[in-house]
Amino acid sequence: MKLYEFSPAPNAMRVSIFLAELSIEVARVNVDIRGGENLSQQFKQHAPNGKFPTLSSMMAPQFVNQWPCAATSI
Ligand SMILES: N[C@@H](CCC(=O)N[C@@H](CS)C(=O)NCC(=O)O)C(=O)O
Repeated sequence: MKLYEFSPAPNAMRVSIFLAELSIEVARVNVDIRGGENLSQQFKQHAPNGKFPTLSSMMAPQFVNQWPCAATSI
């Protein structure tokens, strides 16, 4: 599983804290929001609305992609 984040953003921090509390380790990809990376077609394959944090899973990408910001509703 990968977490796409912009580490200074509060929403990304909330997900990081949640994962740390559960001792869940995930690969992390920093998204350059200032450079507009979140609006690229490549990023939108993971999060169609261009927002983050986003969890992406190679096991079930269709499932995760339906709720690109689900991790932020914690
Ligand atoms: N529904 C999400 C919203 C996530 C969100 O707005 N993330 C911001 C960064 S904290 C974002 O992706 N901004 C980029 C943009 O809106 O273009 C939540 O509740 O956390």
